[in-house]
Amino acid sequence: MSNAEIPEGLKELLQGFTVEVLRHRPPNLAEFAVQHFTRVLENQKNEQQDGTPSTTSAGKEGTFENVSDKSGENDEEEEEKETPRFTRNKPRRVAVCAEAYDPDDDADDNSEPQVVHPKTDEQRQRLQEACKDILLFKTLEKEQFSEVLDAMFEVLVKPQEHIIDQGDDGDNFYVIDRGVYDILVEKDGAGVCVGKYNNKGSFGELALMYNTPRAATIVATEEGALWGLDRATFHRLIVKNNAKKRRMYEAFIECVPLLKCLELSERMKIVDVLGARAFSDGERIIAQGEKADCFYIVESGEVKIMIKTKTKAGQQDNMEVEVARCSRGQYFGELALVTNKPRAASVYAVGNTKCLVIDIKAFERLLGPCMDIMKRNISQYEHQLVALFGSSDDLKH
Ligand code: 1OR
Ligand code: 1OR
Repeated sequence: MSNAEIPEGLKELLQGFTVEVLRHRPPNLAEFAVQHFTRVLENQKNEQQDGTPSTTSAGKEGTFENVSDKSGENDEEEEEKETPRFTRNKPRRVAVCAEAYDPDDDADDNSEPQVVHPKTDEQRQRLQEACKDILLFKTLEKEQFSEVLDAMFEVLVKPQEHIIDQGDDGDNFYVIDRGVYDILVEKDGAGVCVGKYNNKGSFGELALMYNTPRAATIVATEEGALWGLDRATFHRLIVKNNAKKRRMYEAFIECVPLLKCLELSERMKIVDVLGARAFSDGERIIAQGEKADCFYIVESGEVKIMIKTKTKAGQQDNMEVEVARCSRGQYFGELALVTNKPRAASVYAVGNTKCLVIDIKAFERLLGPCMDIMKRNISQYEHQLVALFGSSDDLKH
């Protein structure tokens, strides 16, 4: 049942204002309110003018209708209307010349208006679920992370839709809510599929981080949904945070033996995309048999590698034996990514442990030059496995 007394959008308007007040704790509430609602009004006018909540890549071929939010009631039809819609009625976005990349230039940091796209509870829940494993967000402070979530907007996509075209300027960064997306890279004038995103992950960070043209084309293979983050907010929060990350991890990354084979600039690109995760004593970091989507470097503490033993008949029993340990500077979780097989062992934290995490796509893109070293080490696992269990079936590729 809808409540006729509460005007449409009032709840979201007041919620947005309350969040801002709590975040900034302004000394003069009335003055802050004037500024806040002026900004909201300007955003609304901009949206009405160009039909999009921000310049979206998808907006190259279409526009967003941010259908005004209805308050309260969970009528399914209303819920539908609340979703910013994607419609195809706008000409292709003309590429704008991108500004120079300078993470330390934060002169206009505070003058940039904070982007807030109101969301229903259901949208917010899906957004949080989609973003919980996004490594680029893992090193953000809580407050910055919540600003990112506020600024994200939903993009509904149709089969065969080009979300990003190689060579274009970057406008948005995308987190996948659902759907399958092909990654195409141009070779000899034709688009070659070099990988896929399957219902999770994110893309579109490179052009925004390095001020370069889009490095690949991303095409939806089925109906799906994405969460977009506009370029300005990405710069203000993620790129600035990367400058901090570089300061924090530069010295450590320099001492990781595996990464010695990379150029300094390549090592810094790893720092830009890595996430950091802390584990407590005994916590399982990797489970044997699971599908792999990332790679780890121990920053502090220690991990133990455990393998399930087999019975004489070759059946796996549930006993685990420790086969190795890794400490600061050492890596694990590469095997499944290199062999494209399930995780060959389980990995547990020994004491409080911190790891740097690199996702599978960044691993494939950035760690190619280290592949020989990893493969050499993998062949050692095989020898050890044969020595222990008399077979290297689990590791064969
Ligand atoms: P972007 O802003 O350049 C295209 O827009 C996005 O595709 C890019 O950011 C990445 O997020 C994503 N090489 C380059 N970009 C890739 C790749 C990739 N995979 C995903 N993206 N390679 C494939 C690695 C699995 C290397 C291809 C040679
Ligand atoms: P992964 O992606 O398969 C588990 O996830 C990780 O444990 C694996 O990558 C390796 O990084 C790491 N056999 C299998 N995996 C090992 C081993 C190992 N050591 C470390 N890992 N062996 C130990 C060799 C010293 C052989 C087992 C007998």
